[in-house]
Amino acid sequence: MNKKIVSAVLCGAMILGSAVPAMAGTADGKKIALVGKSAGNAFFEIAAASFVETAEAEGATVDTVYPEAATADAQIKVLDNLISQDYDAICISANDVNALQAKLQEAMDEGIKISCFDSATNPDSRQIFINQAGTVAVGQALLDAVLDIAGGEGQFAILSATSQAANQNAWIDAMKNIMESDDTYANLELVEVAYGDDEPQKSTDQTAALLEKYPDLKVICAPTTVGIAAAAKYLQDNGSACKLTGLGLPSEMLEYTGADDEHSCPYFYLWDMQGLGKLSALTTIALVNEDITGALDETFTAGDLGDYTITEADDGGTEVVLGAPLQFNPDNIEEMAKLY
Ligand code: RAM
Repeated sequence: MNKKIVSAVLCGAMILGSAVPAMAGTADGKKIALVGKSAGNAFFEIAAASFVETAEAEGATVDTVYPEAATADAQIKVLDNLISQDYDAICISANDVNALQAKLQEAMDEGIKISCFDSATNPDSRQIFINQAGTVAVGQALLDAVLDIAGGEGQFAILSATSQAANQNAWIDAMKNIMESDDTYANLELVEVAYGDDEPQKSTDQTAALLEKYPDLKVICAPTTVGIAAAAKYLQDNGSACKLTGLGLPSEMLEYTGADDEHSCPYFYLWDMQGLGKLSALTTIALVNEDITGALDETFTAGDLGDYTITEADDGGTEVVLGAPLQFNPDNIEEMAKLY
C-alpha cells in the first residue's frame, strides 16, 4: 500500500471513529455485586460468567463474591462489606431463607436493589427472585424420575446440600407435598434426607452411609450439582445397584449417565445455565434502572431471551421464572456437556 492510500485509510478510520458515538449501554457506570453460596462450585462459576458477560455488555461493572463457607453467617460478612461500597444492586443466591433479612433490609434502606437468583430469601428480604425453573415443576420432575427409576415402588433417599439451603429445601418440600397428595407415589418410601453441604467429600461420605444404612435403597435423588456428581462417582465405582437422579451439570455427569448397569445415573435435570446468568443480570439491571420494582404483573424485555412477566412465587413474594427444567439423558448429554 503506498503512503497516500495508507493515510487516506487512516484518515477515514479516524473520521469513522469520531463520527460513530460509542454504543450506550443500559447500565453504563452501574456497579453490581453477584454473591454465590460458596466458592469452588462450578454451578456458580458458570452462572457468574454469563451474568458478568451480560451485565458488562450493558456497561455495568460486576464483582463476583463468594462467602468463606456455604452459611448465612459467611454471607452476612460479605453483605456487610458490600453495603459500605456503593453498589447499585446485589444479586444473591441465599444460604438461608430468613437469616439474611436484617442485612438485606439494611442494604435496601441504603438504596441498594436486591435480587435473588437460584436460591431465594423470604419475600421481605428481596425485591425479586430470578427462579431458574418453577419450584413445583422441579419437585415434580424429580419425584417422577425417582418413581420411574425405582420401577414404581421402594425406598429412596435424598442427598441434599446444606440443611438450611433455601432452594433445596423448597424443592424437597415440593416433593413431599406431591407425595402426600397424590396416590401415584404411594408405594415410594422416602427413608432419609441427608446433607452433603455441597462439599464433594462430605457428599461421598453421606452416599456411603445411606447405602450402608438402607441395603434395599433403590434410588438416591440429589438436588444439588455437587451432591449428584459425588454420588454418581461413588455408586458407579462401587457397582452399586442403587441408581441416581437429581440436578446436575451435564459436563460433570457425562461419564456417569447411561441406561445400562455400567452407569449410575439413567437421567437427571437442570436448566439453561447461561440463560440463568443472563436473565439474572438483565432483571437486576431492570431493577437498578427502575424499569421494574419487582411488583406482581410488571413486564420487561430481557434482551434476546424475550419478554418476561413478574409472577407470584410459591413463598408469596415475586419471581421471574426462566423456564421449565431440562432433562439430560444418554441422547443429549454429550451435546449439553459442551455447554455447561
Ligand atoms: C448446587 C447449589 C445450587 C443449586 C444446584 C442445583 O450447585 O446448591 O444452589 O441450584 O446445586
